[in-house]
Amino acid sequence: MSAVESSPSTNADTRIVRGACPHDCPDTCATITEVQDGRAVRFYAEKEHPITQGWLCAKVRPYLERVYHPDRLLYPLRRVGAKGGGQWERISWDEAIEEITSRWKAVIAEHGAAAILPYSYSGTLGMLQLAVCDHRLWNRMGASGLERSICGAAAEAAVNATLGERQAPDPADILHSKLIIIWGHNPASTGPHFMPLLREAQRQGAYVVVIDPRRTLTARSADEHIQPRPATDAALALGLMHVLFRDGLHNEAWLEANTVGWRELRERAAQYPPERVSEITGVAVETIEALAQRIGTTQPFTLKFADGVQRHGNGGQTIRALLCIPALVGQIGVRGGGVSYSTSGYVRWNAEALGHASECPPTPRVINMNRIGAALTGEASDPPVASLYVYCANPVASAPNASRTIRGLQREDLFTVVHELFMTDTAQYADIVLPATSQLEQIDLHRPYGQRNLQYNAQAIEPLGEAKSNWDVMQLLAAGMGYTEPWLRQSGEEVIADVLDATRAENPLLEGITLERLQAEGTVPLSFAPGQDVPFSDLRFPTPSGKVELYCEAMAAYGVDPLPDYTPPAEFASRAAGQLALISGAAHHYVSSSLANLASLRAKEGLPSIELHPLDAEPRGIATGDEVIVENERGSCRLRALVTPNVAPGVAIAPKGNWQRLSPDGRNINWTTSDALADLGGQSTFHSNLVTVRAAPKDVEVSGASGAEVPAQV
Ligand SMILES: Nc1nc2c(c(=O)[nH]1)N[C@H]1C(S)=C(S)[C@@H](COP(=O)(O)OP(=O)(O)OC[C@H]3O[C@@H](n4cnc5c(=O)[nH]c(N)nc54)[C@H](O)[C@@H]3O)O[C@H]1N2
Ligand SMILES: Nc1nc2c(c(=O)[nH]1)N[C@H]1C(S)=C(S)[C@@H](COP(=O)(O)OP(=O)(O)OC[C@H]3O[C@@H](n4cnc5c(=O)[nH]c(N)nc54)[C@H](O)[C@@H]3O)O[C@H]1N2
Ligand code: SF4
Ligand SMILES: [Mo]
Repeated sequence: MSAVESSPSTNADTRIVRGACPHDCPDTCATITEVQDGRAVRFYAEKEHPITQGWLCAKVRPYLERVYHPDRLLYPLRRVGAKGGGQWERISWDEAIEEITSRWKAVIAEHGAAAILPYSYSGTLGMLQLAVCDHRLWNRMGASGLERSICGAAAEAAVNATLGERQAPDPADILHSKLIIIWGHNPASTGPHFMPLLREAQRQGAYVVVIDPRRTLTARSADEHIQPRPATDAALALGLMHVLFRDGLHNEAWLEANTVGWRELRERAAQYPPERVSEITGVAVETIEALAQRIGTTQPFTLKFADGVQRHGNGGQTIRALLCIPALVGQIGVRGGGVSYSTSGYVRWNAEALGHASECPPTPRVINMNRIGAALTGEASDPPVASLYVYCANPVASAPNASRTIRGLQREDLFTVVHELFMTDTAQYADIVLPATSQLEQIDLHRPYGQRNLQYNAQAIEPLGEAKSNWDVMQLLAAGMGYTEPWLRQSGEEVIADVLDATRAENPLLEGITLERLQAEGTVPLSFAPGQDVPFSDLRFPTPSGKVELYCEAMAAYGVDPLPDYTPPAEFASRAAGQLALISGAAHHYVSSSLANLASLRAKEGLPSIELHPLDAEPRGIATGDEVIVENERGSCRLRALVTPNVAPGVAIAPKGNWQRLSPDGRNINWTTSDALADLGGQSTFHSNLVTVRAAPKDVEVSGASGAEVPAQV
């Protein structure tokens, strides 16, 4: 079937357009938009798609509410009045491009292009609108680079170092597993199309363990839920390995043939007897012993994790420790076994085709996105950041240590441009705001990170108002700067074809996959040769040694122990009495801060909330529905309490993603989170966050900015 075709049934004038959900989610669903008279009238899931299976998650189902939202930005705006003051005048695109590029030319003349910083992340995951836009214009300009490490950088570095590449099984292979450990990951909210497969695996006899300080939706349907103290997972992993080695449950022949450093790892694990691990983690000795026995005797065994568990100061070493467990029992390269983290290693877009870096000046410096507030307030000084260009990101809401980010954006001498669909917390601080298209108004090609099908997104409707796609704006900016390279003037389709062709030439998994085929079929699976689809089934690992690097020499270069170990995050080293460890993971109804302005989803999610265990709430005089102040030395915010045994004592949970502008006190949880970096990959450390929580004074009346009175419990 073609990507754009007439509807067989409903209405002769209805066009059916195939697309991709652009959000940061491992599922990358295949979508269908029905268009009548140029207007999208229905939006739903592709039935035939192997992952999507005919349903979209609760957050993306009401997508047309987002596309046609009355708050969509439709015209370029220029700030009038004070920064952040909310006063704007409409300007034309010509004026906007002229003002931006003349300011940039002046910045370059004074400081060099390193003073211009592009900031983007996960508004869309498309190859054209994100990956290409992250490179071409900025390379040509010689702008500062951005270290994109807010999400999973430590895990990515740990997996690459240990296994050589991010490969993961087809999600349906979970049906071959007999033991499934889901470690610090909540797919019921964050990658929901895995859940029917998990339930089917369970029905077929698989034993499912969830390891998470919170009793998540995922944990509730597991056979066993283990609640370690936050950031102690490396100790738990080493404790499990201690028992496996002690009781001879490890696969010595496999270790000998396929790994580096298993004897050294055995010595390290010897330092973690269950009694010690129990003290560190709060997990009972019997639980550790029993889980180790199960791991040693139940196969195939899959370890599945995502990024929440590594957003700690010790996130890199935590993932290194986790990865050793399946290797210890020889469960890598087996169907139904192995590590299920990310499929992004299978196809890496050809870097030269993406960015044409060889024709450009070298990137003068790289700024870590987690340090955006610090960079804007002095950490980047030679040259200072004089202009910031934000697209596909909402750092005021989503980056750590929000008050520092805001202080940076308030700088009078900073020229900020934000390209957005909505007047977000970040756009509010811009000097120029540019209107962006939604996924229905643009084309793109999507490469999933949780499954193994490419997905083409055809354009369903014309851009609303004067909205433009990222790539269209990049071309206008390039022309305004006087850049004449042909690769800054290609159509979107030409760009996609070029990058795809260059990538296919070096990657057999793209054999036979062309732009034309993607446009015709919408979904195209990667071309795994028969029998080659289980990750690492040939037991060849693209590491320096060709083996699984339990001991990893490359770690030393990062100043990290080549063997996995447990070190508490610096944030936890001096924990004051009464402080709670606050985890701010995914909200069920939003994707980061995207979608968190939709009334229907806010009504479902409820007021910005914090979950507290009764043992922590009662002594503080806090009951469900009470307003509380969550605070530390970085800042504070007000949230509604939800008192529940679902969270471990000493731990608090406050979902990410709430907009500050739409929150009762104009702040969100990132006023408290730390912008310190983790041990590996320049990773964010959102969850290594100690806070005090107290009841807000009753006399302060805070109007419910959201639909529901009491926070939802999911
Ligand atoms: N609904 C929804 N879906 C999303 C997103 C969203 O915002 N909302 N965000 C998307 C993005 S950007 C990402 S990166 C992925 C993230 O996907 P996940 O990693 O699944 O999501 P998180 O909620 O960040 O973290 C998962 C779990 O880690 C647990 N956790 C935190 N610290 C620890 C710890 O120290 N030890 C253990 N064992 N567990 C811990 C948390 O309690 C949480 O339940 O989800 C994507 N999907
Ligand atoms: N406290 C806490 N904070 C966190 C996390 C956490 O666990 N805890 N998780 C972190 C993680 S994992 C991530 S990935 C980051 C995500 O942080 P960000 O990447 O900043 O993601 P969002 O906050 O969703 O903002 C994306 C913005 O892009 C816009 N957008 C969408 N499509 C387009 C487009 O085509 N063009 C343009 N120009 N704009 C578009 C959307 O409207 C939205 O406002 O958040 C991080 N923040
Ligand atoms: S957010 Fe994830 S589950 Fe929801 S529609 Fe998009 S890809 Fe599918
Ligand atoms: Mo993320």
